[in-house]
Amino acid sequence: PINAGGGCPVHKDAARSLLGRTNKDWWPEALPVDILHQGGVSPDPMGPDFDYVKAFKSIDYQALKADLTALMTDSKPWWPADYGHYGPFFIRMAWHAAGTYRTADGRGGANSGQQRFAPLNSWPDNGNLDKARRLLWPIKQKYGQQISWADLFILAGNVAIESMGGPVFGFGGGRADVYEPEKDIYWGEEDLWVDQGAETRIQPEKQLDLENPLAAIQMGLIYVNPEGPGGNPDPLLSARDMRITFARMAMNDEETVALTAGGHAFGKAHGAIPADQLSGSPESEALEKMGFGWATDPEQIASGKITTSGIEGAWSNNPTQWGGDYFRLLFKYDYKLVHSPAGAQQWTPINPDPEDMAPDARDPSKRVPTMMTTADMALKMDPEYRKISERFRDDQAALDDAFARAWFKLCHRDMGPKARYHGPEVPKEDLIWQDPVPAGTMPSDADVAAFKSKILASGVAASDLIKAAWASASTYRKSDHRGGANGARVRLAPQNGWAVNEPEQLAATLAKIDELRGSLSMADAIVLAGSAAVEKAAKDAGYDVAVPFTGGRGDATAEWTDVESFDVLEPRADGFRNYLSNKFSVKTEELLIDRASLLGLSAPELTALVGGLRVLGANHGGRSHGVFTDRVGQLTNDFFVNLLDMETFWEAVDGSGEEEFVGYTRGGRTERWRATRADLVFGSNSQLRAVAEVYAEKGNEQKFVADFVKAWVKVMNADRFDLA
Ligand code: HEB
Repeated sequence: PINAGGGCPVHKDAARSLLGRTNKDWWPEALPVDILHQGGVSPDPMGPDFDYVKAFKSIDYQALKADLTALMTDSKPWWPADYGHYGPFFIRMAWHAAGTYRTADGRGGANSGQQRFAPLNSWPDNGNLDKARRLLWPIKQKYGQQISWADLFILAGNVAIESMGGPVFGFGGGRADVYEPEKDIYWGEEDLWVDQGAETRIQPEKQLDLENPLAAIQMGLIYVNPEGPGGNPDPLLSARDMRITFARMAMNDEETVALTAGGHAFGKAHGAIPADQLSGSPESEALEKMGFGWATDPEQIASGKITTSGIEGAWSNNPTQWGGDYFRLLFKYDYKLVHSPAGAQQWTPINPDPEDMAPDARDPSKRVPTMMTTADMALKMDPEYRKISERFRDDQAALDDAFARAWFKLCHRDMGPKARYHGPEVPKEDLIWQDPVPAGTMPSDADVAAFKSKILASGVAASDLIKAAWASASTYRKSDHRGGANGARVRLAPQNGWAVNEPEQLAATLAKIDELRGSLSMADAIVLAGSAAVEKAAKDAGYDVAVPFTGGRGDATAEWTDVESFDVLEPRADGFRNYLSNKFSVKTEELLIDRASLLGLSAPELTALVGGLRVLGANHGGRSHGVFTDRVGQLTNDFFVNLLDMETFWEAVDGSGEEEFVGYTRGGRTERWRATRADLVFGSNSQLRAVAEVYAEKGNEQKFVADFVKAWVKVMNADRFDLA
């Protein structure tokens, strides 16, 4: 099946690698700066003690906004502002920064300033945004570390909208920059960019669907192809592509229409000259271009002969003024298909009235025809989009509100809970997509101790307590900071019904925890029960360790839980619990690495956790795979000792698709153990094996227990932004 199960990541027929095509494949000759950051060396010049949020809070925010407002109309000769106003350009920059976000794995988005780095800095769809970022440099330089690039991109978009009379809902700062390209994100496997002929990803006639987690329709695009699917100027098929790609970034039809129409109230498309007159992308350009790409002749730039998308013209007769002209023109005229000077297909109004023409971008005394892209035509031709478009055409206030809210969501969707927003313009209103959790209270030491002893004496199996805590906390993903133990959403739909969580057993465990928790929140009690069970398992093995617990979590309500939006967090594979719903196109051990990466774990943390969870009996369904011990329930390093035992050899089980293995005693065929790929990878992969060896070594038994506890607590507390 192609993409069976909607939200399931990385599932299609053909096998593929976890990361697909990477920067090294696109630009083999790029300078390997990353070799300087081996051995735990950080590329971040600010060092670990730098606290961006603190720095941001000290900024003169109004002065920054005033500087940004002034920049909007401060046209520079090296890249003159269309209509004397950079606003539209900065909106596109901000939208493309935020618009790479996708719900399936929470990756992409604006929250780390990735547009500065490859591949995003060189995506065809990000054409000429290198100039937009450089226009911001003097302001970035002035405020230094008080404003990150990531925050500046979004704030510049907000100020641009405000400066053209548009509605905004608020701004939350706090996006800390990173100093290297993201390596953990899958952008696709195609080895051609959209402008080189990369295939469009949805082709029903070829049974091709948009592979998860991708949210763009062609390699190098943010969303859809403006000219229509694969360049086919069919507005209805374009609507199909828009609906799927925008849904993958958490936008419904109304938000999609509001965003697109609201965005295209501003600015113009650029297709004045054939694209073959442009130089290469920033990442591939000559040294002296200083990081700029898509170069053309300065005189052509000055005269407005610029090509970016290849489409030419403005959508509205008032391209630097917020208002209803986009919809007015979309509905007032019939449009016919024409070609831009760059050869792109676009739609032009038939017999426009002179006052409905747009100003020329360089010479306001000249009037030129407006245009629509095929994607814009979808807002009129698709029956569902059309209803919304007509409503917005007739009700400007409704468009104002819908656009402001959708823009705010677009730009903040990947920031996680509201506790991570900072600055004077954070909106008071709670929004359901922020996954709100009511504030909790810190339980007293006495209540914590009382609950611990009660739950351990309750008769609930320690492994069930550990599994419940893991189920609760391990939904966290650092990509968009969603999930985690806070809120105890593990007891609500959809999480309480996920197969990986063994719903019946989970319900029984949670009922017992609820009965005994006293003054503790459910969220605290679930974590504490698991941690108490770990502590006891260590004691039973002879190690006297304390598992640190920090209370104060709140309990979310079903009313404030968007069930559908949580579906994408469902693990279809969780190597920590040795769970695999079905075979995927990506290897099981790669899925384990992917989960560890989303949890923010290092290889030693991953290794310690898997080895510990196995001997604690935390496998899904009580599977015996990987439980390399005869004292299940005690926190020992037996997993590693037995995994690396030279007296065992391993064979794949016939018909298991290389997902199941048997360990036999050498010199005979006595079965000793069963294992999955998520077990044996710690013996077969040289890097993970090196770590596993440490945990199997004599003298490191105690170290293993300590490391397990540390990694466990890290996962339990991964979402505690309220503590910072
Ligand atoms: Fe947009 C521009 C497409 C959505 C905002 N766009 C543009 C262009 C194109 C497009 C083609 C041109 C570029 C150049 O320069 O050439 N879009 C598109 C599509 C879509 C969109 C297809 C999906 C449907 N947008 C959007 C959104 C937003 C926007 C959502 C926001 C909100 N855009 C924009 C702006 C602009 C653009 C503002 C202008 C820029 C300048 O002016 O520079």
